[in-house]
Amino acid sequence: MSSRIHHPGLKAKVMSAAEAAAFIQPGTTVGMSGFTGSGYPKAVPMALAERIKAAHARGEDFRINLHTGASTSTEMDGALAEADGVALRTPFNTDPTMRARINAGETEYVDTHLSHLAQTVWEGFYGPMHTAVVEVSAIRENGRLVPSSSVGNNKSWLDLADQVILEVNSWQSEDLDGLHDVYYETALPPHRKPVGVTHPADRIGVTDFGVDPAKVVAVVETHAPDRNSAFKPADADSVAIAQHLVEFFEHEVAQGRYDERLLPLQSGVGNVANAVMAELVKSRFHGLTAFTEVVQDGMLDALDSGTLSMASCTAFSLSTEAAERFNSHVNQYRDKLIIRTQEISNHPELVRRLGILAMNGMLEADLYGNVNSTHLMGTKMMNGLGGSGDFARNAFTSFFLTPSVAKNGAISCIVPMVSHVDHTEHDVHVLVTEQGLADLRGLSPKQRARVVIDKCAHPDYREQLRDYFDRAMRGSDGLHTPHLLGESLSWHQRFLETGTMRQG
Ligand code: 0RQ
Repeated sequence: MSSRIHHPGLKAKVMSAAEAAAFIQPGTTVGMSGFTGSGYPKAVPMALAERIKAAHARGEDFRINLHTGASTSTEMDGALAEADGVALRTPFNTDPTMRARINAGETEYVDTHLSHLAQTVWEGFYGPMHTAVVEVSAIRENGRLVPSSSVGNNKSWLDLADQVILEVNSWQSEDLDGLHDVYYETALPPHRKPVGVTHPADRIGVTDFGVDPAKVVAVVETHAPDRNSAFKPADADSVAIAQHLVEFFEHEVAQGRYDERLLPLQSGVGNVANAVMAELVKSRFHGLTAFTEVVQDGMLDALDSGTLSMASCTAFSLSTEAAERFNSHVNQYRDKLIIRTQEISNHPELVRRLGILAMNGMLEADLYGNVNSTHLMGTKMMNGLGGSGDFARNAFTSFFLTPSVAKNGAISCIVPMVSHVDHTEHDVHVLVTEQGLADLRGLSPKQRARVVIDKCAHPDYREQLRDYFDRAMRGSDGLHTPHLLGESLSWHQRFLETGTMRQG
């Protein structure tokens, strides 16, 4: 019996993943743990997928509605999508099999701000939650649960669900205990109170989850790693984007808008985000803080070098090497890391108060600064907006980053009009591509268009964009935000029809 389960009553509920999955019924709503590949259940989702496949083979309907914190892994989203076991998914997904189901119209997908999901489930928009499946790193003698490598929405799922299945993963370091900060005061309106964080290092909650042991129907023991995917070495575009950003930070310090410690950083996931942290580590900046969702390799390096003095997050997304390094040295990060619930890590009130510098990836931006983070050619879901909107709208400075072209230059990431809007022109302060940085603050739409073309567009598309804008200045019905409506999405249509946005 695992030494991680110290509560006798819950110890008695240890069973196999297949036995635990038998508690989950067709048509029900399940809240699972998991955020950017960390802290998701490793065994029950796969056992559930097998159960679903067997039911389908017998000609029975079996699909669930699935909520998580954010993205998980092939063992979870992949297995359940492969079994065609998910009717509805929220709030974020990066798994290719699940993405294919969503884009084939087979799985409904609600793309929502990550800080919003728990409250909308509490408010009942998704109906009752039947089951919570949550990975923890230990169960205390008093039955309280030590979280694992992500906190996400687990507190809400444990409270909301009629029944709870726990996975106790002994791969997770026992030393994680004490790093978490689980906040229980998130009442629904009109009972809300100010959230008392005035510095990224402030602790306002407890280090563990409470659960009614009577609701726990199964405990499953696992010993399995998180989804630790390798990061590509930073490519030239990522490095160039990162260098533009660091140069801009210097400029803002010189202007007196940021002090030498800048302001707390939020950084999205992916290679560009890692490159930004790598450039910061090389820079003279020191003793910075992060108030962010996810700690990636780059942030761990920045904590090691002292570039960052501490980071507040809700989850990790580490390479195998970084995960091993972190797991065997968790104690070194005891005073440097706080892992919060995602309602708090992404809380708009805190983002505004702390004055976050929010840096997120995007698919495309338009001349006026509207940003599409999610929809490929306007209709196909990539991942979801994740936390980018939680941060961007309330950030002190919101940055959106992308290479200027995609698909070997066939797609311009600067377009006349975005094919889907996640972040409106009002929430986008700075656009950065490898070509340069467009500071849109204080500029009118027409002024923004000129800066975006000059600074961010790829040279192959600059003239095409200038031509559109010049003709819009002559042919647009209104001249506040000039557009040729019949042509504004023609670049996307051309790509769909010919495989390139380039004019012939
Ligand atoms: O596809 O690999 O098939 O070629 O989109 O593009 O350049 O590898 O960029 O990995 O940084 O992801 C916006 C998706 C960028 C990400 C997005 C194609 C491109 C490639 C990926 P291929 P890159 P990245 C905190 C914040 C929303 C969530 C968020 C994202 C693929 O940053 O999901 O910010 N953001 N969360 O070829 C069509 C375009 C394209 C395009 C790129 N304009 N049109 N395809 N691609 N630009 C984290 C969380 O919230 C959890």
